[in-house]
This record gives sequence, structure tokens and C-alpha cells, in this order.
Amino acid sequence: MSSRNLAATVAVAATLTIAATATATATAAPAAGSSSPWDHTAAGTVFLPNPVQELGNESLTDAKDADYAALAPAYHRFTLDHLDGSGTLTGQYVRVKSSTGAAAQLVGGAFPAWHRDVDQFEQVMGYFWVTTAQEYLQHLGFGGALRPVNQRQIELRVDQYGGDNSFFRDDKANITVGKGGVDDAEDAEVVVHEYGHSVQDGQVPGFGTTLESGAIGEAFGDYLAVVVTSWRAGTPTRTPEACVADWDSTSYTTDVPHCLRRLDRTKTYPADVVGEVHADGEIWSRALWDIRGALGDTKASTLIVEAQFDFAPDTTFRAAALDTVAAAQRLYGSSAAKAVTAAFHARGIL
Ligand SMILES: [Ca+2]
Ligand SMILES: [Ca+2]
Ligand SMILES: [Ca+2]
Ligand SMILES: [Zn+2]
Repeated sequence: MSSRNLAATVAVAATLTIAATATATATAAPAAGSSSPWDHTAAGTVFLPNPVQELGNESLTDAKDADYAALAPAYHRFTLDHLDGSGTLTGQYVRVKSSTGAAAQLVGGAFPAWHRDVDQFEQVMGYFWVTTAQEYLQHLGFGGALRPVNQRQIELRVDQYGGDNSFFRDDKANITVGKGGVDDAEDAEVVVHEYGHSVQDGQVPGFGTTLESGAIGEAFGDYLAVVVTSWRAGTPTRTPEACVADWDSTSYTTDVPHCLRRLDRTKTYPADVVGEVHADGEIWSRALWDIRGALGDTKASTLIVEAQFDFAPDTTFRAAALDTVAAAQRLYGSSAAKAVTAAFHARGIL
């Protein structure tokens, strides 16, 4: 049980929670040398990554899912790729299902310029940002010089479920994004956070069975949310880059800037452990943030993801930190390994 608003008392059902069970099925990639069935593209309208972050306007509110003038500059036409050519949001890395509205369909070769007051907008957001997250991993070399990471077709459901709640169910390679407060899929950082759980499950089936491994899962989702959105939309200039889910969190936070969580808090281990995966994840995510600060985005994310292949499903902070140092050493040598060690040392983990 956990509230997204870490300052709040227990009010909301578990949010951004994970439930680890069985392995998901993989979808076969097209055979090498054959023309890909996933090479279709179409324009769609998205937030990049959310209106609060882009516009720097912390007073934007959900307003019951209304589309209003202050949001207008946050809509962007962008190309959706890796589509299958069916005219729906079905692609190589994600297929979108909705239980709250009709499935998005191409009209004249493009997805209409839906805004946030219609369900299809969230479907397009879910498709775009899951695919973008996989493209980020590929740009790091995963699936090229490095082994593939989570190159399977997951299902993303837009659902009324549970109010303000999104979660990843690895028994079905399934992400569900809820519609409480600001609809979760209207904030790319919520979508990518959930995809982070899928990534870890793809690397280590059933990952995150204990408090510390679960906290690592939450932390990695937050880290991935920030690095993927900065990669695609540019480093934010009007909100702190370390702030996760600036828009979704307007529904349940009062502090400005609105953040679900941050990567740059000063929590240390074990003093700040509270026994809740999201809160304790801020210990781990700060270490990831510092690694990125020391080594840059590409090296940091590459070694962080590469290390995760070695994590046990019930890993501890310490064991996972040692795996991460070892990955840094293998990929980039001693000075990188030292920087990673320093980041975990600063958190009290090593
Ligand atoms: Ca909406
Ligand atoms: Ca929400
Ligand atoms: Ca953000
Ligand atoms: Zn989560």
C-alpha cells in the first residue's frame, strides 16, 4: 500500500505498484534479411512529454479531462513508427487496448489530432512513448552491439482501473494505465516508468520480489522515465529534470514543482528506509542520477541496463550495486567503476 503523494497519509490505493509473477511470452522479431512487417509510420498527436514540464506552468490542472486553451501549445504532431500497417495502434513493441473508448484508427494515413478530452489521445501517447523507450534502449546499442532488451510486443491497456493507478503485470507482458486524476497516459513519464518494469522483467523474469529489489524496480522506472523523455523531448528547462511525472502529479501533490518523485533527493541507506518500495526507491534512483551526472547519459544508462541482466529477482541494494560497478568496469574501465562506486557510497549502499 502506498500513496503516490509521498507526503500524504494512506489515502489512495497502491500506485505504480508492481506484481511479479511469471514470465511473459515474447513475440518473434522479423527474420533477419526479410523486409520488416513493422516498418509502417503515421503521424499522431502527443505531449512531449507532458504539459507542465514543457510549458513550465505548475498551475495547470486536470479540470475533469477538459481540453483548454493553456494546453494548446503542448500538443505536437510526431511520427509513430514500428507500426504493423493494420491502421491501429499495433506495432513491434506494443499493442494498445482500451476499455474506455473505441480503438484509435488511421484516417487518411494519419491518426487524427485527438486532444486529451478523448480517449484515443491516451492510446496514441501509450503507443508513442513505449516505442520511444524501446528506441532509446536500441540507441544505446541494446539489440545491436549489446544483447537485446525487452524486444517483445507488450500490451498497454487504457483502463478505468483503480482510480489513480498504473501497474505492470508481467504474467501478460501487460501495462495498464489508469484514469484517476490526470489520465496516467497523458504523462509520458508515467508510461515510461511502467515500461521500466517491463524492461526489468524482460531482463530478469519475475524481478522485484522483495522490498529492496522492488525499490530498485521503482527507481529504475523513474530513471528511465526521465532519461527517455529528455532524449526525445530535450532536457527540460522550465522544470527540474529530476522531477518525475510533473503533470500526473498535479492531481495529488500540493508542493511546487509538482513531482510524483524525484531522482535527486538526499535519502541514504539504511537511515531513510521506510519499508515502501516507491519511497525507498528514491535511495537507489539518486545513485543512478549521480552515475549519469558523472559519466553522461549514454554511458550511465548503458551500464545501468547492462548490469540489470545480472540481478537476482530478489537482489539486495548491495548485491545490485556490486553488479553495477562490475558492469561499469567491463564496459568502460576503472575510472567509470570508481564513479559508480562513489555514487553508491554516497547513498550508504557500498
Ligand atoms: Ca484524457
Ligand atoms: Ca493519474
Ligand atoms: Ca519530468
Ligand atoms: Zn512502478
